[in-house]
Amino acid sequence: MNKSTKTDHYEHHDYYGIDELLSEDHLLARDAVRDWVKQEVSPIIEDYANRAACPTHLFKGLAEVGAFGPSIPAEYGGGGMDEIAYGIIMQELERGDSGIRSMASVQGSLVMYPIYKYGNEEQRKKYLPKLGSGEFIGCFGLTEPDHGSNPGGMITNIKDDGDAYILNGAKMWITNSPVADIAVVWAKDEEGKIRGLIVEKDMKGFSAPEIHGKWSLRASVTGELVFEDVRVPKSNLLPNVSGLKGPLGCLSKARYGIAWGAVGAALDCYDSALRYSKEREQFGKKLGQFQLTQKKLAEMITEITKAQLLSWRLGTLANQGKATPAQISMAKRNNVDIALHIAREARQIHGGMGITGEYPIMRHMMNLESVITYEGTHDIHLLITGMDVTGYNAFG
Ligand code: TGC
Ligand code: FAD
Repeated sequence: MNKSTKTDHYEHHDYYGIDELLSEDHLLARDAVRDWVKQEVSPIIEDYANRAACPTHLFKGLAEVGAFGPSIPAEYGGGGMDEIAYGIIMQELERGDSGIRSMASVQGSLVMYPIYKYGNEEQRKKYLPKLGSGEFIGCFGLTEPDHGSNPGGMITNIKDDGDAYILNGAKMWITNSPVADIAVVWAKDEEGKIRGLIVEKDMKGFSAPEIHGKWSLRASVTGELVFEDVRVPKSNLLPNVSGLKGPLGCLSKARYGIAWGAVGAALDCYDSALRYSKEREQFGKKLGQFQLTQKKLAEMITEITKAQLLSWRLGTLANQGKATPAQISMAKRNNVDIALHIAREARQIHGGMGITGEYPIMRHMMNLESVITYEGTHDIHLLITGMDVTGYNAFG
């Protein structure tokens, strides 16, 4: 399979006229990213996913279409747009592949955002333009081998050593870590407070081995972060935040983008299933003429439309600075869940062909198995909603 043989036939689906709620800038940003995905991602993604290889050459193109930190001010390397523009860009990227959206989510929301929000001016100037242009690749280290859903239990730590901190510990499941130039790492200080540090790839004692054997997000590279007495200059500490709210604040940004992104994967599955149902015949009829196929398609577009409205409303709240972490959790959980369900239904409509790389369905379905787990699992987000409505914490 090469670039010239894989054509992307995707057509836009907007059942409730949500485009009318978008500004011209939103539509321009969306169309630019959609065109880029059609030209640069769709022709190659199946091949990269098959080979479990990350198309790292796309980092530059992602930067050029404004996918890194769309809502971070332009003078700090971002796009200077609003939260809806950010969301809609993530939707178009994930329409292509969740792994491509992951590359952008991590770079923009989990690396640029904490440096912008919690860093000092010197750190912002040093790192953000290079991250925004794709010259530097970043990763975000929160999860540890024994602390996933409960990051507050982390054991990675820093100890004061004059003009530096000595960093020890390990992080697990880190998107982009093997190819990253810098890592934003969360570690406990000697008082047990969680602090953020910028760790550079050449620092002695730091390594980032790749995790192999994933059946999901195969076109995204994932690895560990291992710190063995790494001397990190004190000037690399993010000075303006301490405590778990630092990393969780970044997660709120990224989860918001995933809520939009997952709708993109759902749209691609629906689009493919709808087209297939009008082409494929059995028993002398198009598949789309059978009631059971129509039930699947009607339910898909209903759930997509609900998810689009949830994302749009969340975006307007985010633009006003009013989107709460619990509202973001609800949208992330719902939209990823419906996307996964839609992928499974779309796979059925494609019959045997649905399991092949000829169609994007299995790739989306397998990707979404990670998306439903990372950035807070499906059940963790349910517990966040449960705690928000009852006031009782059911985590511990
Ligand atoms: P808790 O006591 O509830 O909160 C500690 C402090 O944080 C504040 N806070 C938040 N702030 C901003 N955004 C949020 N979403 C926040 N959630 C909580 C909170 O107000 C409090 O502040 P303060 O001032 O009182 O200190 O913390 P907890 O230890 O009880 O944990 C709660 C829990 C379970 C919800 C949290 O730990 C959690 O969300 N766990 C899930 C872990 C997770 O999502 N990990 C993601 C790792 S990164 C990743 O997956 C990247 S994938 C990227 C890609 O490829 O796209
Ligand atoms: P666990 O926390 O062990 O959970 C296992 C199961 O137990 C889940 O079903 C969970 O819902 C359930 N569970 C846990 N606690 C409770 C509870 N209190 N009540 C009820 N059920 C519970 N992390 C990063 O820091 N940076 C990254 O860039 C990153 N990228 C990732 C990329 C991929 C491809 C993947 C798969 C993960 C990535 N992660 C990253 C890690 C991800 O955030 C974690 O996998 C996720 O938070 C869950 O942690 P865990 O895998 O340790 O599962």
